[in-house]
Amino acid sequence: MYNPRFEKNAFKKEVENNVKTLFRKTVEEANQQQLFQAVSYAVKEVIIDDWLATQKKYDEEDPKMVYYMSMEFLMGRALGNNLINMTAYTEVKEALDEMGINLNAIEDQEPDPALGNGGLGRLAACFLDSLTTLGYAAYGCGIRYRYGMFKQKIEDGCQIEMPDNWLKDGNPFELRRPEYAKEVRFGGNIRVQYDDVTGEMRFAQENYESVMAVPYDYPIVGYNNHVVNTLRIWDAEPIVDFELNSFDRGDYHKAVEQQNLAKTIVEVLYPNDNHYAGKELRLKQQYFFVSASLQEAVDKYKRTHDDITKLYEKMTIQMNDTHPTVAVAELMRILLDEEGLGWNEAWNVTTKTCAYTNHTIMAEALEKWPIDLFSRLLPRVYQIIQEIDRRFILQIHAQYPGNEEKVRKMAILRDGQVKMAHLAIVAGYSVNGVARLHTEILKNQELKDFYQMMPDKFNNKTNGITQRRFLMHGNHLLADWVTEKIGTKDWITDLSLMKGLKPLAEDKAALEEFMQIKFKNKERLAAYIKEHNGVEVDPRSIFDVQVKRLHEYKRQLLNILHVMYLYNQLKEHPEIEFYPRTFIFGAKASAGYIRAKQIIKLINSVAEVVNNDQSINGKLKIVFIEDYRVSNAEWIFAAADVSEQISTASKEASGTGNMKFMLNGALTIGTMDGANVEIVEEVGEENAFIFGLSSDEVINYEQHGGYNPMDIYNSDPDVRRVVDQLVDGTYAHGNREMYRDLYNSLLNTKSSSRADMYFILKDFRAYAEAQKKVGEAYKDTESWAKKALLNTACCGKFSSDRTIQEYIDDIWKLDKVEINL
Ligand code: 26W
Repeated sequence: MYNPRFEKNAFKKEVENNVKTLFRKTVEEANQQQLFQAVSYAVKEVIIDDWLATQKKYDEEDPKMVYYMSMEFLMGRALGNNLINMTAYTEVKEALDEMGINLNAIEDQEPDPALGNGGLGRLAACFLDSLTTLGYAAYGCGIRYRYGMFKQKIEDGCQIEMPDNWLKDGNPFELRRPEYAKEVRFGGNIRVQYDDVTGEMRFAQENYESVMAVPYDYPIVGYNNHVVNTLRIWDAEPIVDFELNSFDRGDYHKAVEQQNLAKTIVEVLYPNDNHYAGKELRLKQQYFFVSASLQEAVDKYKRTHDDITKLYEKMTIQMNDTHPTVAVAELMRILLDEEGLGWNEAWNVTTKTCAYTNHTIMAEALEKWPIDLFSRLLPRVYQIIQEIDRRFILQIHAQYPGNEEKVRKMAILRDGQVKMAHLAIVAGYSVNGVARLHTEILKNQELKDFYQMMPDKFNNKTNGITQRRFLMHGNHLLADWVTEKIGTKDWITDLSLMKGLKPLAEDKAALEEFMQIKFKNKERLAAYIKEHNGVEVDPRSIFDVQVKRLHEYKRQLLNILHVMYLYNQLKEHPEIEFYPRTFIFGAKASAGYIRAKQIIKLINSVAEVVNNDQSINGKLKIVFIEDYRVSNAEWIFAAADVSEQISTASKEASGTGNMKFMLNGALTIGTMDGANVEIVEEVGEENAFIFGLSSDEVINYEQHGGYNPMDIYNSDPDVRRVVDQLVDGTYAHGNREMYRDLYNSLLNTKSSSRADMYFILKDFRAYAEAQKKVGEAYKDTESWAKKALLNTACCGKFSSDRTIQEYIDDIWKLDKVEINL
């Protein structure tokens, strides 16, 4: 299709001109990074027109909008994705080809904006893509970290963290907006004043430190609809730079302090996933971006409306986990102290504006700030939380007279802590989990008391992913094939149409084509692995993949123990029939998570031994892909045969990688956890490999102090053998201590609060059986192809477009906007 906005000659001219004005070079002289910049600026030019048009439309129609507040946005690269969403990828590729520029090569020059850890951050990015594609007004609000997720190097099998200086060459897509800068204050004390006229109380913060929050806007391009929303991420600058005139030049000390605060506050993303560390700087980050975003949201509203008590009619705030929950109290502060509303009025607005999504039931992920820290850093906000808590406790008493147990369990302030989840639930008008099972566990276990008290707030929104990035961009061969087979491109905005592929499960030629595409994607990944890891893998082997953050509950340890078991089998019975298998891992461990790092080391150690053992004829290969991130993830999903989703049942809130694999035609081996439950429901149990304890069984064991892994160790010789191999030096050049802690974590109650907390040994046999079925199923090429194709065909439910539409219908109630150019 001819796209007039990317008229070839004009576009080429623009690129040439950009190379000249930006770098004083010709296209021939420019290096790849410079070409990336020049092309990106040319693309941005076109985006800006749509961005302006969208803004104008919003100004005219005044739709209700959502502010999606998140500490993390794992955007991935923008250039390719923007071209796809502007339906200009092919044309631009052609134009660049004619200039001797390779689009793929310059795409590879773009740093992967990694302002997030894992699932929660990537979900935020998928949601912005869907919101914009569906034509709804949305702002993503976050932090412009100077350093995003660390870059991972593997040296000697160990993870090394390197800083991710993603802004070092500048970012062509960002726009600094100093006109929207906002002051954010920390610390000091609160002085109560009485208004001379009315006698009302006024609260003034004194002796505080402050920084200037300066927003940078990133365009979020909708698919083929000219809608462009904004991701607004905040940088911190010292106020003195902003207000040179009012700055008291004598106060050098204050200037230095401001410099330091500004620099440290946005310096780096905390690389913890599902683990709360209680760091003061993290709380500063939270308040910093929440306060700035809210100040601007209220200002924006007031520019065109005069009744602040109707704020909720025009905006809603979604809190992505508890990380931005201070928004509740900050909005109250603005309404009370700056807008002069009374408590009840302010509370009415706040509780109709804020909504909360829970993403985890892992106890160690729950944010509970020490009261002394919290009240020192945010004195006024803390006062407000005290009042929210006081009133909530009255409500508990009214509903459950004399029941102190309820107060103890639900209070916001308790045991010297501010419990952020409680605050979010009390103030939120909606509380949602991210998969059906997860929401049920919240209602019946974790948040049971809250659910009983306010059942109407609770709802489920099963996660989703965007097919624009994870099929169109990541797997264009399959994308084109799908379009050809179902005879329409409409699946790009309506993934339910994928069901049109179902009849092809009976069409041999189609199945062969499907597997041929998978093979090509496996070759592409094999080349990547060769280039980046120096390991030769056979694309004809089964690609069995586990890529996700490293966490004990995700059980990468179960996977690698099973690989050790297979290796033992192959060594002992060289004659057994065994379909060649490549086990692919990719995972970052939080820098301070020692045990997770040991697991990475173990995987690499097993790889070293197994990959170099000629006697098994290359039947087993193990690869640890360095620096797993959004950009290489796209290729990995496209190339996978088997998707490892093996978390301890009840622990993985949803998972979203599972959906990306399914979309790309991989079969799931997994537990009945998170969204796996719904994946299996859609595709049929016969097209997946489900094993292991159920969440009810796990929860039941947990309530009775766990189980005894020694029973399994003593009765199953295969298990005993691999567990012993952790401490007999097999994978540690004879060192018996290297993996002692992992060994202890499985068997020894002292080393963790319970032995084998994550039921690895308990589920081992079932996992090995399921894996055996995988090997057998793969041998029947046609039947495997059918299963793989049905996974792609049945993935419709897992589009983030569906998820977002549900958020809009049930929670946000936004108005749709259409742009006709
Ligand atoms: C305070 C430390 C901290 C940091 C990050 C606690 C919790 C988190 C996140 C909630 C962790 C996270 O990314 N959770 C994942 O969210 C995904 C999107 O909903 C789910 O698919 C994953 O199952 C869940 O682990």
